[in-house]
Amino acid sequence: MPTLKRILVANRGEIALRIIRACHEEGIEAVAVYSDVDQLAPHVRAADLAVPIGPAPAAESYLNITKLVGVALDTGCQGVHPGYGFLAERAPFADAVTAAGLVFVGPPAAAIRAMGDKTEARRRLQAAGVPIVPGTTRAVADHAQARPEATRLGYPVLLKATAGGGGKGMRLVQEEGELEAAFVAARSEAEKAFGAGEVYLEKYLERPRHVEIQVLADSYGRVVALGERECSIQRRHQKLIEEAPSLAVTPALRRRMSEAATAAAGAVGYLGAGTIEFLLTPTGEFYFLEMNTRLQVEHPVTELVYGVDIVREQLRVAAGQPLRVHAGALQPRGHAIECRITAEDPFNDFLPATGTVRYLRVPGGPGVRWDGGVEPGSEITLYYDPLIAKLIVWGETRTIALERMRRALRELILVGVPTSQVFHLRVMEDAAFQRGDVDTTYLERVGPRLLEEAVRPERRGPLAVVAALLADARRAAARAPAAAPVVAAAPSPWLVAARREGLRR
Ligand code: MV4
Repeated sequence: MPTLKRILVANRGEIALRIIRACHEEGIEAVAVYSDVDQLAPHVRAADLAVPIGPAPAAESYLNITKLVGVALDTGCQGVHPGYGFLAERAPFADAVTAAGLVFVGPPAAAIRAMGDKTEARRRLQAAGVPIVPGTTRAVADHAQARPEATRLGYPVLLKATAGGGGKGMRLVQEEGELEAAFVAARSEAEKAFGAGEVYLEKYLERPRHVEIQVLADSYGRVVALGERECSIQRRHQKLIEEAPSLAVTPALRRRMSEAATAAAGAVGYLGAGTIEFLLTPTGEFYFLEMNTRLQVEHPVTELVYGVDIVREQLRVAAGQPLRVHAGALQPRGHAIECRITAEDPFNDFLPATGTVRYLRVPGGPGVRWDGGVEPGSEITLYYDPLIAKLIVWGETRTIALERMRRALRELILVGVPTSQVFHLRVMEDAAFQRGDVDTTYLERVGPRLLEEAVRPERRGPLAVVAALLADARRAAARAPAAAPVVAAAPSPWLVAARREGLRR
């Protein structure tokens, strides 16, 4: 049985911090890696040791398999945790880690490969009795071969890349006349995105919900499901808000989906934490969509309603220990919601934004969890994912969780870079969202209206922003005593305005 005393965390930002914290609770030392622009990042200081791995572009640092394995060996690690993104679902990385005699804190490379090939996954899961979306279980060679299959399924159909996922290489075909052009487009997009142009067909499901089941598997043959997450609130295949449980899932449906999910994990010899994504139709049928063979961004909502630390369970499984999850944990308790606070400007088509975090007031109090990766002084660049932090709340009921999220979103102050914060607040206030009346088309349908109604940050809470800027100016003055004092000088117009505003209340 491998003992993990020290592991390499092959990631950055909030998830590196999250994993380092779990390591420390498990009595494991964590080695961080950092690119040139991350030298001062919070995850570097949180780790027991940190090693530079090269320039900012991920291809030269966080994606460099040889370098990462080398660092793990040089620093005496017994294992590597990939986090999510970067190398998390690259089978060659899992292979390289294992070949170096290290433990990969993730599933076997064979499971990553099986699920990475969408048609192979469909064949395996169909054989295991898991409902898959009606469609082909092999790639179709050309539009001529696709035509009879599409007719059999009935239009509309979707062309999807076998190497796909995340919506790339996907084309909707409304009628036979569009099939040839769509096939050519899907193939070329898939070729460009994945270096593999193979595509297959699925019946197009209208307005489904995206509901996924978290699973954990250990090397003693135990596979457990930790219920579902509702992930329908997405924009261009990026999730913005997730919650657990889903309002669309009854206890009976949860049992059936959980059975399908554990069967799916079993069918590929899965180990550790993974997620089975399903599409759930308005009439209550569910179909396997794909499996994420990694820890997911939204894992905290499951942690809060199931009282399980998924990252610690991953570490236990990797060390050859049995899952610690007990039967009582398989029942959800209360409700959890997550908002992904990203450096994207909702008022500029969610364009990724850059800047330096000048001021940060992190929400807190009962039922509030902040999984963040930045602090004042942190630079947000375009080199990496725009996720700044995840704000997660728990409440005894969904209504309480919603109230708490609104409160926490109002408490959050982040100055220096545009974020998605106010858009999240507007969604929390939306009647349809409050009713749980959401599907994968929700944001596309109501997003623009919500945006118009959202309060631009500069028009909300002037005192809050003034206070933030004042605090920032004080710190700047303290850091640079030689510079002209910023606050102690003649009363600034900001300060005067703030006092006046404060006195009026
Ligand atoms: C679908 C679908 C409807 N029918 N497949 C989008 C990304 C990729 N993971 C699969 N996706 C979809 N596949 C069938 N047969 C609708 C989507 C889809 C979607 C799925 C989950 C969450 C958000 C989505 C947004 C648009 C389309």
